[in-house]
Amino acid sequence: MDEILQEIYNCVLEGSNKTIAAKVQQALDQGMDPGDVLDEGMVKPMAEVGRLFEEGEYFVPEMLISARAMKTGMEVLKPYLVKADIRSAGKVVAGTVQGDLHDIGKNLVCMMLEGAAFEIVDLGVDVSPEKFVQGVKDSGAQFIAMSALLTTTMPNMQRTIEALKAAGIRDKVKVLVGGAPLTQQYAHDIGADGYAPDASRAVSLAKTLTESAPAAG
Ligand code: B1M
Repeated sequence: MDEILQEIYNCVLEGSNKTIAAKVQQALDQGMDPGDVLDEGMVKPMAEVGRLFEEGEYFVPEMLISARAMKTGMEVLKPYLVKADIRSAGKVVAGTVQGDLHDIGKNLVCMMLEGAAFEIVDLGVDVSPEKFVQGVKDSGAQFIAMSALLTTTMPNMQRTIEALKAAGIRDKVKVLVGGAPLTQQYAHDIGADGYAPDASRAVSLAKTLTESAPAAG
């Protein structure tokens, strides 16, 4: 791996929040592709953090400081990943489902969708089915993007879909889901309209579904 990418990787792995911003900027100044900086320098070490946590070498505080370093790095990357377009491709209500506080993946999905000219209403983390429903009603969004990182919180996606049905607005939005423990099959089983394994495929999915998305309003 390129030296600067290795340094960024180490910043995330070790949670070096003070140095990561300068390293990411240095990599970009060297002309490195922002997507490579993200994938190789930040997403890969987070997977390693998860492995170390599973093996009992890392604990929650280590996961937290790695997450903080990744967020700092993402702030530097954001303007390079998000090229604002004037025409809106559609409105998306996004959030991490109830009971779940993981927001790095969700933020990345929001960032990439924004870069593809979608308007984002980010409801944050621990979003209840009722809040998603209210978010759609308030914004008139054509899409919901739900994220879940815990097997215990995945069922809250289905609860949200049920809440949309109960509110009579299920046919007004396309429901997109994603997050590390999810699968295409799971998305199908809970009645979602689409599943994306990563942020860039979330964008292609939203674009594809735009063709059949309900009109704004
Ligand atoms: Co947590 N955690 N965590 N954690 N954490 C995992 C998820 C875990 C797999 C670690 C492990 O054991 N290996 C495990 C879950 C096990 C399970 O459910 N089977 C776990 C656990 C157990 C926990 C706690 C329960 C720990 C505890 O307290 N004992 C606790 C739960 C808290 C809660 O949510 N209620 C907890 C807490 C935390 C921190 C707060 C410390 C921190 C999160 C900080 C934050 O997000 N602000 C944290 C972290 C950092 C992780 C790991 C290490 C990294 C997650 C991450 O950010 N990945 C994670 C291990 C892992 O994933 N390998 C782990 C990078 C990110 C870019 O990837 O989020 O997968 P990801 O997003 C991807 C795709 O999934 C997809 O696109 C993204 C970009 O390509 N995607 C979507 C995501 N959302 C999408 C939505 C879409 C489409 C695509 O919509 C259309």
